Amino acid sequence: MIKGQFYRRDMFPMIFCPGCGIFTVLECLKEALSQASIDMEKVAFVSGIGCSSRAPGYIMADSLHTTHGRALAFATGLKLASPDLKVIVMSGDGDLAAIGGNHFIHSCRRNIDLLTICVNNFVYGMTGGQLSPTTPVGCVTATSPYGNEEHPFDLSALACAGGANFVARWTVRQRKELTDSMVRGVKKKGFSFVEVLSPCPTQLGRRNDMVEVKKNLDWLDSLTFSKDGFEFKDREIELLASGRIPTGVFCERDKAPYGEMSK
Ligand SMILES: Cc1ncc(C[n+]2csc(CCOP(=O)(O)OP(=O)(O)O)c2C)c(N)n1
Repeated sequence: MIKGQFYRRDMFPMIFCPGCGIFTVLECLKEALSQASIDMEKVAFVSGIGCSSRAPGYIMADSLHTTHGRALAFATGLKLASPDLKVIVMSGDGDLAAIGGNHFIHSCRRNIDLLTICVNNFVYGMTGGQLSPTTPVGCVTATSPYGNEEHPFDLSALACAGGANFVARWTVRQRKELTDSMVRGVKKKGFSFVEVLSPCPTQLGRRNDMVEVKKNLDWLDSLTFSKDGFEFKDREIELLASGRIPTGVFCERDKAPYGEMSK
């Protein structure tokens, strides 16, 4: 059982579009905090700007809704000032990897004790569907009307290379695995990163012939493959080269978190 109420029901209805993956992310988070026996009085959420960054506003816990891309900077200050708080950052791929990209890699490097959840819908959802640093090659967006020609970031690979203690990526269809990673992430000391590949039927879907939610979810299935059993042999190299995205738990280690190096 979760200690305390999860949703701030007086804020309903949520602003998210039908078919948005954030609903699933919130439900998995509710379940994960319950499984980890987290006291909602001892949690603080921090977010930037965007649809995903709006999510903590519906959670019955203290939260800081900050500026675009700066959630991790605020969260770092909050954690250092109140080390007993469980600090959870919620962000989107634009917020975290575009304007906030530098804060992201340095938070991983410092390995500060935070859980960051990134709802990666491959696009700037809130502002009209512009290209983001994770948009797959070929996708039509508001700012790539002829198809994206930029190589996307692999955010989980970036987090592992940056030095995070726990890194996992799942799609919203992998609810059990996603919930389990949230539990492991929230319990882990150091920087935990959980990336959730999520549908955005309104902004990405309608421009790429998958406005129906099921089509958008089927596309996510076709885009991803399990990293378990991954051997860097011909087949896997071919998959990666064609833009397919591995899912799974990518690293779990126990480096000293920021501020605890000398303890
Ligand atoms: C300094 C600044 N630049 C730009 C914006 C406009 N803006 C608000 S949200 C957003 C993108 C959000 O995209 P993402 O983080 O992927 O979240 P999503 O809405 O897709 O969940 C942008 C560009 C802003 N609010 N502040």
